[in-house]
Amino acid sequence: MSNHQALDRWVAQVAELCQPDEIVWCDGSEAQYQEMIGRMLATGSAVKLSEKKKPNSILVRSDPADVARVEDRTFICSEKEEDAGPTNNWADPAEMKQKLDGLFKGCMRGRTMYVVPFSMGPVGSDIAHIGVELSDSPYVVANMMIMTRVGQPVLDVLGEDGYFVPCVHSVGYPLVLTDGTTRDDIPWPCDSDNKYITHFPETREVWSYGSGYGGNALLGKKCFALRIASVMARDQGWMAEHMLILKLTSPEGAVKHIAAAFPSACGKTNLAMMTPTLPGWKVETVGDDIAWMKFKEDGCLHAINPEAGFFGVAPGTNYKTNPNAMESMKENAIFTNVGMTPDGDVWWEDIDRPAPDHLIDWLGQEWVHYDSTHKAAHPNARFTAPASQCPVIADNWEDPAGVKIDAILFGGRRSTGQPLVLESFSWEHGTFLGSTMASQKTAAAAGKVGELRFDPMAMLPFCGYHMGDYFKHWLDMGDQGGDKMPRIFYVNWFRRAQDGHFLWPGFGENARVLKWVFERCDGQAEATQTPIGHLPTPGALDLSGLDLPEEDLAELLDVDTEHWLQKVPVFRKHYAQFGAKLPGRLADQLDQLEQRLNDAT
Ligand code: GTP
Ligand code: SPV
Ligand code: MN
Repeated sequence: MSNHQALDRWVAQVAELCQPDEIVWCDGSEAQYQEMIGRMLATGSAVKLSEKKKPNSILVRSDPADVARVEDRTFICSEKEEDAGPTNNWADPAEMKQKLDGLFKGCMRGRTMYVVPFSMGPVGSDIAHIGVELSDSPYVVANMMIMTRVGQPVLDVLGEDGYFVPCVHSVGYPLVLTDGTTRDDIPWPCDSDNKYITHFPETREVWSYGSGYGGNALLGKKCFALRIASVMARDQGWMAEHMLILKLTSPEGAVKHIAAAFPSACGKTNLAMMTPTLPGWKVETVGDDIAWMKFKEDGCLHAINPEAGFFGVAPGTNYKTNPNAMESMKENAIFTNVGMTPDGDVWWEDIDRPAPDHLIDWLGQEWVHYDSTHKAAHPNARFTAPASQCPVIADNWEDPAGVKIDAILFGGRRSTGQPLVLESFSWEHGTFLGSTMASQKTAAAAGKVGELRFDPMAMLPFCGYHMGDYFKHWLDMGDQGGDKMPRIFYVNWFRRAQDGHFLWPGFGENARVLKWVFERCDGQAEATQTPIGHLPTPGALDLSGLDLPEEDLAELLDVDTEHWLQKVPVFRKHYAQFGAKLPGRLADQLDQLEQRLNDAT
């Protein structure tokens, strides 16, 4: 029970529907976190890792049918279909509520319903917002305790009548069936054939059924902090974006903050905590996945990281590519769907040590070595770790006022055509660049990996309303901020040579691109104007100490007019789906691009 009548009433209502055996309120204490871990260990949901190798950490293996976000089971249930737009699955809210009533009825029988009051953002920050998740999964509760700020301080801010976003979650595996028969719990309960990740933008509610994994189930993250928050941001004049936030300090001690929108598994966590190879430059982390940005008195956009932890991609992460992530997950971590070594440590593909002779894979089976079709870790295996454990967490990462954003980067996985870096001509042109972003699909979402698709502003799976209106919101924000808006850049670490190798070394070497961005913000570094944007002159990128073949650099900075002319009709088709909702200024931007390309040939 709380002091908040509406909250108590809602908890009672959901309990009446779901019929849990008991209700437990989460106070955010260490004791309660241990209680969650204890429950998982007792039921076999989790395996304890070696206290020596990974203190206070567990490994969880999911059902193989529940390993990633499910975009085709994610719904925006706005009153009007048109408000969900062509890029979302829409469902009628009344019909969906009826369906959910059926699914949720008795779905927690034999289980505990946890009440998790959480703050997205530093508790009490005027950019932060509060949610309450009701869930029947101790795994979800433990993850939420790392990923968000949970417990009594949140209830204190909520007071007797504060606003909160209600989020209901069930794995959809009751232990007592309707006919009264009981069944034992299983390590990863879910209802894989009946997943519903549903959002009600008008009433700002989330109902999630059937999955226990990541963004499907940790409802503060994508469901609230992006899909619902994007709607709140549109209505209230701020921005909720799928962006990392980093603090970049030059050798002279000058500081800039950069936000970057890359699609899932396209390098946000890596960039946010990278170790620059350029002497004297420093990168520190403010956030690695989501940014909430708001105008402050100075007329500039200021951002907070609404999260308190990292839910990061494990495969490919190692002490060479991302030592700070490795340090962040050294202890007090939850590992999901990674391999386990006989000495109780974790292992995954491209971790920086050879696989031991014996290994239990993410399916819980003895792993057969070097069988490329059978990986030790699932490609979307993840670690959950407190942000405070990151060695390069910025001293201002929890500043309730947020950090002033100087530059925004867009980027994705593009093997051809897209240069290493370019700067937009204006906020409007930058919005055009974001709106025509495309990237190859990754294992972060169920579906076909590698397929190139448009992913505007990396928000395709996360925008809670019509994407055409979302573009308009970007333009409106630009009009409001004027010349105080961040500069917009477009980067691509993933361009490949004919033989398939990445042309750019990436990771810590991306500091060279950040340095150019930093200097451009001060009107310093040199650039050439091309039809697609300002590119660095060959001498403007600091490549000192980097062994990059000249022809690779040329390719990385090449603007192939033919390639871009071929893209124009593809962009037009992409834009056509937004109909009358496509802002005319973006259609004009596309015409202007075509004109510049024609002038260049
Ligand atoms: P989400 O958590 O799904 O939103 O992903 P993310 O955008 O944070 O991606 P992350 O940083 O976890 O990177 C995903 C994968 O891309 C990892 O396997 C990385 O090793 C790889 N990666 C990240 N940065 C680079 C880079 O600069 N170059 C190359 N080649 N690979 C990279
Ligand atoms: C993403 O897919 O962009 C993630 C992981 O950050 S999840 O929380 O599962 O959405
Ligand atoms: Mn993400």
